[in-house]
Amino acid sequence: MERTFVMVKPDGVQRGLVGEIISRLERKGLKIVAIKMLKITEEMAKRHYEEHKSKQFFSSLVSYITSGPVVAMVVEGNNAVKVVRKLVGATNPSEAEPGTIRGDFGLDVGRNVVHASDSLASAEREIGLFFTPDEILSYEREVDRWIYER
Ligand code: IDP
Ligand code: MG
Repeated sequence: MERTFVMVKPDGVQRGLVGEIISRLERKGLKIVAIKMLKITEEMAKRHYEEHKSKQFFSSLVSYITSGPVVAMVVEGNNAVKVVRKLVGATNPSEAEPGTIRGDFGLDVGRNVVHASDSLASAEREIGLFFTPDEILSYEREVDRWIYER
Protein backbone atom coordinates (compact mmCIF):
# COMPACT_ATOMS: atom_id res chain seq x y z
CA MET A 1 0.00 0.00 0.00
CA GLU A 2 1.22 3.47 -0.88
CA ARG A 3 0.46 6.76 0.78
CA THR A 4 0.28 10.08 -1.00
CA PHE A 5 -0.32 13.69 -0.03
CA VAL A 6 -3.36 15.52 -1.44
CA MET A 7 -4.43 19.07 -0.75
CA VAL A 8 -7.51 21.06 -1.74
CA LYS A 9 -5.99 24.46 -2.51
CA PRO A 10 -7.53 27.78 -1.33
CA ASP A 11 -9.57 28.18 -4.54
CA GLY A 12 -11.02 24.68 -4.09
CA VAL A 13 -12.05 25.52 -0.51
CA GLN A 14 -13.53 28.90 -1.51
CA ARG A 15 -15.48 27.33 -4.37
CA GLY A 16 -17.00 24.66 -2.13
CA LEU A 17 -15.21 21.77 -3.85
CA VAL A 18 -13.85 20.05 -0.73
CA GLY A 19 -16.69 17.51 -0.57
CA GLU A 20 -16.59 16.86 -4.31
CA ILE A 21 -12.84 16.19 -4.25
CA ILE A 22 -12.95 13.97 -1.16
CA SER A 23 -15.90 12.13 -2.68
CA ARG A 24 -13.96 11.35 -5.87
CA LEU A 25 -11.04 9.95 -3.83
CA GLU A 26 -13.40 7.85 -1.68
CA ARG A 27 -15.43 6.54 -4.63
CA LYS A 28 -12.21 5.39 -6.29
CA GLY A 29 -11.64 3.17 -3.25
CA LEU A 30 -8.82 5.18 -1.74
CA LYS A 31 -8.67 5.45 2.05
CA ILE A 32 -8.20 8.76 3.87
CA VAL A 33 -5.78 8.12 6.74
CA ALA A 34 -5.23 11.76 7.81
CA ILE A 35 -7.07 15.03 7.17
CA LYS A 36 -7.02 18.62 8.43
CA MET A 37 -7.84 22.19 7.47
CA LEU A 38 -5.08 24.75 7.94
CA LYS A 39 -3.77 28.03 6.65
CA ILE A 40 -0.30 27.52 5.15
CA THR A 41 2.35 29.97 6.34
CA GLU A 42 4.71 31.64 3.89
CA GLU A 43 7.60 29.59 5.30
CA MET A 44 5.74 26.32 4.85
CA ALA A 45 4.66 27.32 1.33
CA LYS A 46 8.28 27.96 0.37
CA ARG A 47 9.32 24.58 1.78
CA HIS A 48 6.44 22.73 0.11
CA TYR A 49 7.24 24.28 -3.28
CA GLU A 50 11.03 24.54 -2.90
CA GLU A 51 11.63 22.70 -6.22
CA HIS A 52 10.00 25.71 -7.94
CA LYS A 53 11.91 28.49 -6.15
CA SER A 54 13.75 29.61 -9.29
CA LYS A 55 10.59 29.74 -11.45
CA GLN A 56 9.11 33.12 -12.44
CA PHE A 57 5.73 32.10 -10.97
CA PHE A 58 7.18 31.19 -7.54
CA SER A 59 6.09 34.31 -5.64
CA SER A 60 2.56 34.21 -7.09
CA LEU A 61 2.42 30.49 -6.26
CA VAL A 62 3.35 31.24 -2.64
CA SER A 63 0.71 34.02 -2.46
CA TYR A 64 -1.90 31.70 -3.98
CA ILE A 65 -1.30 28.78 -1.64
CA THR A 66 -1.24 31.03 1.47
CA SER A 67 -4.33 33.04 0.41
CA GLY A 68 -6.84 31.04 2.46
CA PRO A 69 -7.43 27.75 4.23
CA VAL A 70 -6.54 24.48 2.53
CA VAL A 71 -7.60 20.92 3.30
CA ALA A 72 -4.60 18.59 3.57
CA MET A 73 -4.93 14.81 3.41
CA VAL A 74 -2.95 11.61 3.41
CA VAL A 75 -4.55 9.08 1.10
CA GLU A 76 -3.74 5.38 1.00
CA GLY A 77 -4.22 2.70 -1.62
CA ASN A 78 -2.53 0.50 -4.23
CA ASN A 79 -0.35 2.75 -6.43
CA ALA A 80 -1.87 5.75 -4.63
CA VAL A 81 0.68 8.28 -5.98
CA LYS A 82 0.02 7.49 -9.65
CA VAL A 83 -3.71 6.87 -9.22
CA VAL A 84 -4.30 10.22 -7.46
CA ARG A 85 -2.25 12.12 -10.07
CA LYS A 86 -4.54 10.58 -12.73
CA LEU A 87 -7.67 11.62 -10.84
CA VAL A 88 -6.23 15.14 -10.45
CA GLY A 89 -5.25 15.58 -14.12
CA ALA A 90 -2.71 17.77 -15.91
CA THR A 91 -1.17 20.78 -14.14
CA ASN A 92 -2.90 23.24 -16.49
CA PRO A 93 -6.68 22.81 -16.11
CA SER A 94 -7.27 24.02 -19.68
CA GLU A 95 -5.30 21.00 -20.87
CA ALA A 96 -6.53 18.54 -18.26
CA GLU A 97 -8.89 15.82 -19.52
CA PRO A 98 -12.60 16.05 -18.69
CA GLY A 99 -13.31 13.58 -15.91
CA THR A 100 -10.25 14.69 -13.97
CA ILE A 101 -10.61 17.15 -11.07
CA ARG A 102 -8.64 19.90 -12.82
CA GLY A 103 -10.29 19.08 -16.17
CA ASP A 104 -13.74 19.43 -14.65
CA PHE A 105 -13.22 22.36 -12.29
CA GLY A 106 -10.55 24.74 -13.61
CA LEU A 107 -9.41 27.04 -16.39
CA ASP A 108 -6.16 28.59 -15.13
CA VAL A 109 -2.82 27.02 -14.18
CA GLY A 110 -2.57 29.52 -11.31
CA ARG A 111 -5.92 28.32 -9.91
CA ASN A 112 -5.80 24.56 -10.34
CA VAL A 113 -7.86 23.56 -7.30
CA VAL A 114 -5.83 20.67 -5.95
CA HIS A 115 -2.31 19.41 -5.22
CA ALA A 116 -1.10 15.82 -5.32
CA SER A 117 2.41 14.41 -4.79
CA ASP A 118 4.20 13.49 -8.02
CA SER A 119 6.35 10.62 -6.69
CA LEU A 120 6.78 8.36 -3.69
CA ALA A 121 9.72 10.50 -2.54
CA SER A 122 7.70 13.74 -2.75
CA ALA A 123 4.79 12.03 -1.01
CA GLU A 124 6.99 11.11 1.94
CA ARG A 125 8.49 14.58 2.11
CA GLU A 126 5.13 16.39 1.83
CA ILE A 127 3.36 14.09 4.32
CA GLY A 128 6.19 14.83 6.78
CA LEU A 129 5.80 18.56 6.22
CA PHE A 130 2.06 18.62 6.96
CA PHE A 131 1.47 15.76 9.42
CA THR A 132 3.06 14.31 12.53
CA PRO A 133 3.12 10.49 12.64
CA ASP A 134 0.40 10.39 15.34
CA GLU A 135 -1.99 12.33 13.05
CA ILE A 136 -1.89 9.49 10.50
CA LEU A 137 -4.21 6.60 11.37
CA SER A 138 -3.93 2.97 10.40
CA TYR A 139 -7.30 1.27 10.32
CA GLU A 140 -9.06 -1.59 8.58
CA ARG A 141 -12.10 -1.27 6.36
CA GLU A 142 -14.40 -4.24 5.83
CA VAL A 143 -15.14 -2.96 2.32
CA ASP A 144 -11.53 -3.36 1.21
CA ARG A 145 -12.19 -7.00 0.27
CA TRP A 146 -14.70 -5.63 -2.28
CA ILE A 147 -12.15 -3.11 -3.59
CA TYR A 148 -9.08 -5.36 -3.73
CA GLU A 149 -9.01 -8.95 -4.99
CA ARG A 150 -6.47 -9.85 -2.31
P1 IDP B 1 1.64 19.95 -10.23
O1 IDP B 1 0.85 20.69 -9.19
O2 IDP B 1 0.76 19.38 -11.31
O3 IDP B 1 2.58 18.94 -9.65
P2 IDP B 1 3.99 21.62 -10.71
O4 IDP B 1 4.70 21.75 -12.00
O5 IDP B 1 4.65 20.87 -9.61
O6 IDP B 1 2.52 21.04 -11.01
O7 IDP B 1 3.66 23.11 -10.23
C1 IDP B 1 3.22 23.36 -8.92
C2 IDP B 1 2.11 24.37 -8.97
O8 IDP B 1 2.62 25.61 -9.43
C3 IDP B 1 0.97 24.03 -9.93
O9 IDP B 1 0.01 23.14 -9.38
C4 IDP B 1 0.38 25.39 -10.19
O10 IDP B 1 -0.45 25.81 -9.09
C5 IDP B 1 1.63 26.28 -10.20
N1 IDP B 1 2.16 26.47 -11.53
C6 IDP B 1 2.82 25.57 -12.30
N2 IDP B 1 3.16 26.10 -13.49
C7 IDP B 1 2.71 27.39 -13.48
C8 IDP B 1 2.75 28.46 -14.42
O11 IDP B 1 3.28 28.34 -15.53
N3 IDP B 1 2.15 29.62 -14.03
C9 IDP B 1 1.55 29.79 -12.82
N4 IDP B 1 1.50 28.79 -11.90
C10 IDP B 1 2.05 27.61 -12.22
MG1 MG C 1 4.29 19.18 -8.47
